Amino acid sequence: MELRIEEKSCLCVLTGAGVSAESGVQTFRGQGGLWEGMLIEQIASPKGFEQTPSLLWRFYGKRRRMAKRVEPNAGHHALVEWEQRLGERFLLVTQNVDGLHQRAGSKRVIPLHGHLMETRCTKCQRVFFDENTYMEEGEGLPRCQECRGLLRPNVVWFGEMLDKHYLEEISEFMKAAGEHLVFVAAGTSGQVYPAAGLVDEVNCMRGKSWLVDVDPPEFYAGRFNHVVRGKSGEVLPKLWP
Ligand code: BV8
Ligand code: ZN
Repeated sequence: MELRIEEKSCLCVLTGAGVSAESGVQTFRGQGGLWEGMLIEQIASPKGFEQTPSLLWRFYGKRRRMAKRVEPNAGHHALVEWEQRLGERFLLVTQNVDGLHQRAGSKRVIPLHGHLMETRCTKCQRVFFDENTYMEEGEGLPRCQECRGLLRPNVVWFGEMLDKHYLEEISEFMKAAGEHLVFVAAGTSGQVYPAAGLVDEVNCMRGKSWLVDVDPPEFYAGRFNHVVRGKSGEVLPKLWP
């Protein structure tokens, strides 16, 4: 079963943590997930950060260490290849903050939930590349060198607005494609909005939708025209060879 990409087709890909799993990055939910047993919607939120900033810094510090040690996998590289074939008729929307798509060479990427390797000051709002702030045991909370404000990872937490330009760019891409839109969601459990609602927009404009997942979640898979069970690192290179 392969994607049918024709003259007028526009391809939008949504990725989640499952696409990074074969690089060795833990996913969130399910067996051994990062957030297993944690009420993550409470913790990864502005309120959670206010109450226990050190817990959140330890959580993100651990993920920064992990993300530095891993490499993009065949799934990431397949998406770079698709972008090179289609150019403007390709758009990658990722929920992942690990930066692996960008390191693989993807350019047309919308980083919906922010960047793990960026830090933002909660006071002066400056953002900088930072892969080394971890909050080691016993260390104090990381503070801004300019204004001493408390620093935070530059990611979008639950209850925080997404960058509205990103959402506008996605809907413009989809509207322009109309029924020529091909939408592929890979490695996401479809539980987090607004990303999880994209497939419903595709269905409204009679685009074609595909879900790639090792264990496609029932409630999400039912909203796709095609469901391909398998690892994204193996399926994506074959889906449009
Ligand atoms: C927003 C931060 C407007 C970075 C994340 C009530 C009150 C408040 C809000 C809400 C509400 N009801 C709904 C909402 C909206 C809320 C939401 O969706 N809640 C859910 C839980 C119901 N969303 C928000 O708050 C968003 N903001 O809506 O603003 C607003 C504001 C206030 C009030 C209302 C609305 C902000 C959402 C962003 C949250 N931040 N992360 C970070 O730490 O990474 S989300 C987090 O989950 C990650 O970003 C992650 O990417 C994302 C989704 O998870 P997945 O990527 O899908 O990963 P998961 O582990 O779940 O699944 C992996 C899948 O891969 C599995 O299916 C597995 O089978 C598969 N898999 C595994 N291995 C492989 C594989 N597949 C293929 N190959 C493999 N090898
Ligand atoms: Zn500052």
